[in-house]
Amino acid sequence: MPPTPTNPETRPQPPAAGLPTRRPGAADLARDAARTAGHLLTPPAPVRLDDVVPAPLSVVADPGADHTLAADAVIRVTPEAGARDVAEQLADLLRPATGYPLPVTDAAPGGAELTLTVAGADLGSGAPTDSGAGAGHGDEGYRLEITTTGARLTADTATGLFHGVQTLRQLLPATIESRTPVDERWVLPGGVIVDRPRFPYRGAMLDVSRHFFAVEDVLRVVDHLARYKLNHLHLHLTDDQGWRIAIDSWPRLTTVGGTTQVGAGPGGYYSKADYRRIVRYAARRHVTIVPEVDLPGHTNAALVAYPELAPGKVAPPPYTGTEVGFSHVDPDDERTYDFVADVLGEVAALTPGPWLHIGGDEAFKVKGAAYTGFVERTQRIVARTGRTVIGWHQIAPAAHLDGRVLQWWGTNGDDPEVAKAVRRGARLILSPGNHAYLDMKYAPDTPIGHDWAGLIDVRRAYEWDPGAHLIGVPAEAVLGVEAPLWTESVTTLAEVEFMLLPRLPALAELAWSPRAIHDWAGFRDRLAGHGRRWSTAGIAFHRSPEVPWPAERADGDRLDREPTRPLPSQPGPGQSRQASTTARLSS
Ligand code: TNX
Repeated sequence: MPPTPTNPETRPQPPAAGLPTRRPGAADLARDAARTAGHLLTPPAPVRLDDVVPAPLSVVADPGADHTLAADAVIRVTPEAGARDVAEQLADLLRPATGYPLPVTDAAPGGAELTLTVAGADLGSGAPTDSGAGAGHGDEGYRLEITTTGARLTADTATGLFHGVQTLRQLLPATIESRTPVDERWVLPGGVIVDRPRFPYRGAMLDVSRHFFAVEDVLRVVDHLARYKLNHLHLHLTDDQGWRIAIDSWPRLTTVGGTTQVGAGPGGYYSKADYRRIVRYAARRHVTIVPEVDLPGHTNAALVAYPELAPGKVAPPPYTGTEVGFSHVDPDDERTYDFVADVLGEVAALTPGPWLHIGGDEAFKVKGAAYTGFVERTQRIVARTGRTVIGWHQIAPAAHLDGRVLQWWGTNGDDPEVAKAVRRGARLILSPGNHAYLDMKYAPDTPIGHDWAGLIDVRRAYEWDPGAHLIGVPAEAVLGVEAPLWTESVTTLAEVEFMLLPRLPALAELAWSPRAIHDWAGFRDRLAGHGRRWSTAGIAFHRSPEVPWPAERADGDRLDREPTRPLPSQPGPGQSRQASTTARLSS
């Protein structure tokens, strides 16, 4: 969650020269305590202009131009509503730790300031944009100039400003993540950054079916994406173990199908108001929600609720294990297509973004023409909602439909069926199982996660090129990169964070930064400084041994300390995808 906005008038004001000192209030005492605690920390190295993750397109440092944020700084912004909102979010990010009032204004320029301007940023300079379906995404780009008198952020759009704010935030000392005032010199390193993304689609996926996650948890994941300039959150809303989105025309999907999850837990679901809240929260952070309704397989929860959808019309028992591929809706019954149209229609109506994901994976029992026929009909149903269809790459053999996108999750970059679909016009989102699957363990002793696609340490997450990963697929066909987190063995927000961090920033850099900048050693060093940011913000992460994290806190607190909790009771082992959950996060 972002820091709660505070009323600038109740903030401690810097003492004005010549005025009598007043008795310390609660805020002053909190500040003193923070100062004392601050002294226990090992002094961190100053942030450099080129420490940013994902690496910007171009960075020109000017060490003589460092700017120290003044207590009376203002945030000046152009009057567009979108820009104003980004400026307010910047103020909300900076006020808690600085204790400065940081008023947001569109009045004429004055003294020391942070200026946010939407209009004609000069984003044409810097390294060339090298690839991507729709390369050169100037509309998400920004220019940040830091001089002794202030920071000036310019962009063509509010989205560009928002990304620039994430950069600005990373350029301040890590203590900026504190939710209480910290005694710190808020220095911004001088120079100019010009930046824009390599790929337009940069995302992560959260499986809220295998284990249900509350709205607040999802909002927090949105925050993590936004920090690293990821702009899509794919929600895997339905699967065998639970149906998580309210559908008015088929109410038992949630009242019956939403009551289970992996293990013995109660499950849960999002009401339409809950889902709209997620969409709104994400939109404010320039993140698009991509809803997935997995069809025709992965549908046991729906079949429990509505046996009429099942082949043979017999309700299966609820499923709380972790195997895949056994369930499917009946592709030969017209009622199934009423169901698909009703569900996708309601989900589309709730979702302002352009995408609808129809799953399509592991429908092992719907073969050949029955499968492609089902997918083709479902693609057309999506088109009628005005949305663009995405499916897991298993839908490749189905006929092409304009604009369709395949999400590739293979582990071998030679996939002729997918290359053929691309030749027919499909675009690709890359989620290679052995690089981008954040449910894979980091190492053999990682307490949660799978290993069917191998172990994925930070280096493995980082060392591949989305522009040249699949044989016969040109970079121009690649829409972007997505990092899925399946949650068979992931049960709490802290566990979600432990699996996301520090790998999510590695994938974010692949999706954002030009290939020419790709450099493991440099990335590892830049990433190291983020551990302190996460721990200050109370975010869990895995202390990957490959990353040179700065020294631990003087009081011996581990940066990644996690609550230990008992194992969820899991049914017997499934096939190769069973999580081997032997110990929880107690490192
Ligand atoms: C494969 S990837 C699945 C999911 C599992 C995941 C576990 C994909 C489209 N399907 O059903 O949760 O493996 O890693």
